[in-house]
Amino acid sequence: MALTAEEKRKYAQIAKELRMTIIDVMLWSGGAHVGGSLSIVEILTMLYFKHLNIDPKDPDNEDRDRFILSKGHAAAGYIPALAKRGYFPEEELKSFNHFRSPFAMHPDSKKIIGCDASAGSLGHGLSMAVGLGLAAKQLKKDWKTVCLMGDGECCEGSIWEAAMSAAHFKLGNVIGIVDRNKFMIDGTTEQVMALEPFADKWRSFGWKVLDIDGNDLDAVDEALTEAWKATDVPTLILANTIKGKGVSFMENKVMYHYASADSAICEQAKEEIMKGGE
Ligand SMILES: Cc1ncc(C[n+]2csc(CCOP(=O)(O)OP(=O)(O)O)c2C)c(N)n1
Repeated sequence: MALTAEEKRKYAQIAKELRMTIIDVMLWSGGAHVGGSLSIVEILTMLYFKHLNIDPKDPDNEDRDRFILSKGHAAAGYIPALAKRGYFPEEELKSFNHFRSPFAMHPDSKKIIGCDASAGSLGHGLSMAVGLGLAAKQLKKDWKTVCLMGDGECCEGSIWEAAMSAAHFKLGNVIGIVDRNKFMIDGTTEQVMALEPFADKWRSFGWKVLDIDGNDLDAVDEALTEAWKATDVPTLILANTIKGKGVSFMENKVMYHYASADSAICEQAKEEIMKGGE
């Protein structure tokens, strides 16, 4: 069922707040992977506030759904989403990237409540997701594993080994999402290592592909709803997004892959986010 107008308002407000917190984190931490954190806001919002079966009061529940941020450098988007969902106070985000803080440039599952997998070295998340999917299947459990990857990350051969395994083992309980923002660290994916025809590549590895606008709450919601129904074919949500989404001077700018900014620039960015969609 499509989102009601009220639901849409609610999730849009969460997405807006999350974007503003990403900018705050960039300031507090002295720098952040801001572009690829802003691009995944709608995906994190719909996962953490609707689709994932999780309980911040019982973060280790064996039957919970699992989420792996394989593009671990987007911790500045992911960790604030966990805070907003209630795993720990948002106030704690002020320590981001400081000495002895649990929150660093990449997520550490041993230090962050609600974080299912450490990440940062690209290319590993989908293999972990396959392991979790196999475990759920063997244990006859219903929980899902969602793995969010970067498109540039898909240059890693290990992604394709994992993709092949997920189809071979008929892991309908594994949902892959690729943040197709079309940029990587130092250029566009098509300049650095061409991915197209990207959807066909996933299909040829045995995945069902849902090609969507990944910054559209309705489209993300619909795709997740469909993916959740899969039984023996893994689903890949090809989420077409904008790197730096919501801040005009960051959108599609390779220099905002990782950046620091002073408080004046951060205020300007937050003002734009606040006005966005009005
Ligand atoms: C194995 C590995 N090699 C290199 C890096 C450095 N690195 C960090 S982010 C990044 C670009 C990744 O591009 P993409 O997955 O498209 O990320 P996004 O544009 O969504 O931020 C690279 C190469 C890394 N983290 N891990």
